[in-house]
Amino acid sequence: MTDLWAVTHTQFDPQHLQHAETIFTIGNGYLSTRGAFEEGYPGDERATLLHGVFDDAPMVMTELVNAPDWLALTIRLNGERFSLAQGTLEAFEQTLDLKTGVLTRTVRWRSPAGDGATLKFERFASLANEHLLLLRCTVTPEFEGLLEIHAALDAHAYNEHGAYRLAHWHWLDQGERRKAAYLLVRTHGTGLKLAGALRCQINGTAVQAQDMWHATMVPTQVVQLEVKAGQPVVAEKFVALVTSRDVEVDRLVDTAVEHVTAVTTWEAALAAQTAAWQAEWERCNVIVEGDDEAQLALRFNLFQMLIAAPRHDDRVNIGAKTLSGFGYCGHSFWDTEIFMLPLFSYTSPHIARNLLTYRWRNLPGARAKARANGFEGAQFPWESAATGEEVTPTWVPHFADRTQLVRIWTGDIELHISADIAYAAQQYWQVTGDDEWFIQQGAELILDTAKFWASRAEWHPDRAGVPPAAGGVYEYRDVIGPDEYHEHVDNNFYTNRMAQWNLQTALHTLAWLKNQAPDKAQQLIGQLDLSEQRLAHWQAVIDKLYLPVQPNGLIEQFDGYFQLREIDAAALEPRSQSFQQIFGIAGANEVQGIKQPDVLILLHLLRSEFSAALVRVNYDYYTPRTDHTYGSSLGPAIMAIMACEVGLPADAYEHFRRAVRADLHDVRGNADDGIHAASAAGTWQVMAFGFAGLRLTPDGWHLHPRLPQHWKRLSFKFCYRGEWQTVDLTQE
Ligand code: IFM
Repeated sequence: MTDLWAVTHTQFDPQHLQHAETIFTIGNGYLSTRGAFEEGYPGDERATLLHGVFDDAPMVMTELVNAPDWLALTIRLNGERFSLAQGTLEAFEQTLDLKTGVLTRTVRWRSPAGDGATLKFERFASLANEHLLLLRCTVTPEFEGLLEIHAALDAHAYNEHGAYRLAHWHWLDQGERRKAAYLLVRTHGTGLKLAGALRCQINGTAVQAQDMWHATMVPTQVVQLEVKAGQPVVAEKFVALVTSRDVEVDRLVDTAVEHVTAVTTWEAALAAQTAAWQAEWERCNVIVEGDDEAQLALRFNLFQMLIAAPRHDDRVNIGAKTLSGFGYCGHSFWDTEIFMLPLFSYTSPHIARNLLTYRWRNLPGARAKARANGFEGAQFPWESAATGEEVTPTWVPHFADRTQLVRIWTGDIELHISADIAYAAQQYWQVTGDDEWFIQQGAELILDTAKFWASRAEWHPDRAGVPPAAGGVYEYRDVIGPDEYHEHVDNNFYTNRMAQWNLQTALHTLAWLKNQAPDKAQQLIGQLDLSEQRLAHWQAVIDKLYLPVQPNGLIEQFDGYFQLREIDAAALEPRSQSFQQIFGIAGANEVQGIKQPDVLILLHLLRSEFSAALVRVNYDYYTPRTDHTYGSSLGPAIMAIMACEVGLPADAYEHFRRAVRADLHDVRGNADDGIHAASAAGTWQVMAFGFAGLRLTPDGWHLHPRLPQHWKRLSFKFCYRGEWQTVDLTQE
């Protein structure tokens, strides 16, 4: 019977090494480590990424830094180095236990000289103490002779950039304290310091010789043992990582050493880990009966989100690829607010609050961006990292010809993220009822983004409004909407409507604040200069924003979209490339094929404001024009929800499957770069808002279930205004 809590590979496939590394990522919300092998393998992308530890990098501006490699474990059997790149692999199994976050690999291997052994590796990133990383290797030799183990903390860690690799660490110090080896390094550009401490212990047989090697950048504990056939040797490696983001610089090394020496036994640390994970799953588990593949894949996606989610830090966000790979350099996008936040707001409000507070803390960066562009208020960066400044690269190598550079416009004109952040803040408040946070931070986010939208709106006196009938309209010109195949468009409907929502919500927020927290209202009125005149202007933008809807309810994605050339997506099948790869960057701009369902995402977000008939018309129009498999990975989860809304369960299931398998099955062929976080978190939204039909109303919440036909049960919990609710649905 399949274990529905475990992702297992029973074969080693060197062709898909990096994909496996991504999906076998472990973590604890502070850091993550890819599933690379302890002993290394040619071409591996071993990486440990810590939230907030960014360093400067050419072109991409800033990137999460690959931390010193804590996995490094060299094993020699009678002088021969254990490696799957040589010798004979007689058995292999790698399993990620989603219930406890422990990654296990068992290998039966024979050296070129014929010495065999079974090696079992177990590792976890402690959820009970986020600085701690634990690794255990049990070697059961089939020979008699010498076993050597080198356990290192290797600061020769690089960031992979395809054509080149970047080293970020500058050596400061290393040595030994309280029987632990330590290392102190700092990033070249940002000057962040990191201390690592390492301690090893051997059980099972008498140690012949033990030594510490002090190779610069690579403190290493070395152990030699005389082993007998059939007698297992257990090597345990405990590592602690602490950075200058966590403690005072002069306490760094001591703190790392304290963490690592505080570990009593592997078993005790594992017990704490199991208890910590039990609490996570208590809140976040989703039960699906009647579809084992979906059940396991869902848990995998939730696991990946939970290991990426900061529990104790509100100065960081989750990158589009979590902490599981180098893709997008750890930068955060609207993926967080629109795709991930619902999962956390409903199941883990403390995490949602941290993520939103990160945006609030970064208001100065957003204000600076607005000012630099000649606007007022807060214009959030399209890509965000440590400081809240815009970190979208301006130029990147062309996907087809890396000698050519392509101008990236999203950092300049993909504006909708400011409204998306305001939307997430308001949603969090609606779900949790966290008035205190809303008064202190949420309201400011909504008001200052509204201020931006009002200043960015352009008055077009000659255009007939729809409505109002005549007399000019406000517009947003030269933008990029969620569908990034079309750049420099005017009046992207998603952007316009979300801007209008932001402005409307700001006025409601201010009215609410004046009532509930008059002092805060006065403070914000003064601080943000919310004069009567300004508020009247907001109202005018709301009333006269250009938002055309055709008589049958069809929405044009942006001005002129309907005039673009039609494509016959079916005729392009079978394909393994996106519309943009097929038509080219300029060509994709000129056809109706879209990267993700721009209009439908809006209808999902503001569902109660649109009729079922309008949703249907737009679903029918945009579905065949969307690049579901090779466009954006953000699309399928929303498509699944909208297919539920229009009563197409088979389509909903197909879209859901595309989302839930995105990384496990490497649907897009780019999972090497890391987990597609928006898709992973989006699968929770499909459960909640799609199949269960969960909606909030002013007087509470209600369900409108529409389970896939073959599902027997769907059950999950969520926290509504401080009280846990259970949803338990069957076909009946
Ligand atoms: O934010 C997304 C965007 O919508 C599509 N391109 C990838 C980004 C990061 O996931």
